[in-house]
Amino acid sequence: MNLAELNKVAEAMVAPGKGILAADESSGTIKKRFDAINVESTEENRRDYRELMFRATEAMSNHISGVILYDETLRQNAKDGTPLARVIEQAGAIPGIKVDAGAKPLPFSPGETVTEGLDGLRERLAEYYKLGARFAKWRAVIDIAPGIPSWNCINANAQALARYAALCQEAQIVPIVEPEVLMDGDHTIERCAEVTEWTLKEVFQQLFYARVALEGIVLKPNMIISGKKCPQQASVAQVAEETIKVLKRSVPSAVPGIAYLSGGQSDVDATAHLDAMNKLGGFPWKMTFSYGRALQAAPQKAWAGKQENVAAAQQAFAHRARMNGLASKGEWNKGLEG
Ligand code: 5MM
Repeated sequence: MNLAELNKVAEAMVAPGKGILAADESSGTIKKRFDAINVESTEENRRDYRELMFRATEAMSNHISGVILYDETLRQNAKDGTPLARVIEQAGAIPGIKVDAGAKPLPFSPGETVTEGLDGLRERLAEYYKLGARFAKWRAVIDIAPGIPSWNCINANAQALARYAALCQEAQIVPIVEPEVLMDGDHTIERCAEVTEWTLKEVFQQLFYARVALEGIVLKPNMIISGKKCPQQASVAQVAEETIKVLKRSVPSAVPGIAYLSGGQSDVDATAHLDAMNKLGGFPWKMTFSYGRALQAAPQKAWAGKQENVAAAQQAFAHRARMNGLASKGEWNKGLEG
């Protein structure tokens, strides 16, 4: 393992003004997204949709540091025959790959899941490196509901994340470590803080046991927010303060950067929260975005599967990328939304 090289990639992924596009929807998830805009989820439509984003050159070059791809996309060519990973590189961004096989029910833990995908991962990583991936992603899912999460669930997921991260570094690939505490449910922001702190502490303990070098990872956590159905919704300022507080308690300063998931927040909320944190400052890491829905909801709606809408979809994507790029520097304000 060349840690200096891994660190260089990790730093590039969280470079000021830039963040990550999470375009790694698995087949089931992209179908759901396409269903919502009445587009059939064919291989060609998935390619066309993703290619339109990767060819939004201004956005990709200035505001997107890396793109998380699904296996199919890393192997796909653009319409003109150029591999999509090459299109991303030509725009100045880094191709990455989702390597987990999804969250599966955890035995004897009703309502909880453990993310699978470790079998054969060493071999898959070697192939992904050859295909151009320089970072990877693994998402663990922790749900909050009465009586859960259990230690069993947090521990199983933290161990899997740590083994994945070690395998990535062995293969000279930067692991994005994503323990997502879901915002579904009616829990308070305090409960989200409590569970996220517990989860992050277990994850960093397991990363230590697995001998993962923290200088060569990027953390992708949830923000500390109220459950979607909680009657008491926290303000932007409260989200920023609570998130920084929990992360300061749990994340070592050797980690180069934190790239948040959006988790179902509206796109403007996700931008406002990131901006508020960066305006507050006072933490040792770069803080940016690794958004899926909060970057793609607008372009998906604008595109609606029609060739004549490609320019409008690219504009919608470029706008969100620019807004989040500004938020990563604490330079966004609502007036810029237009
Ligand atoms: C883009 O969605 C990713 C893949 O989800 P599935 O494996 O369920 O298809 C997802 O992991 C995503 O990268 C993160 O959750 C961040 O996306 P959001 O939409 O929460 O910002």
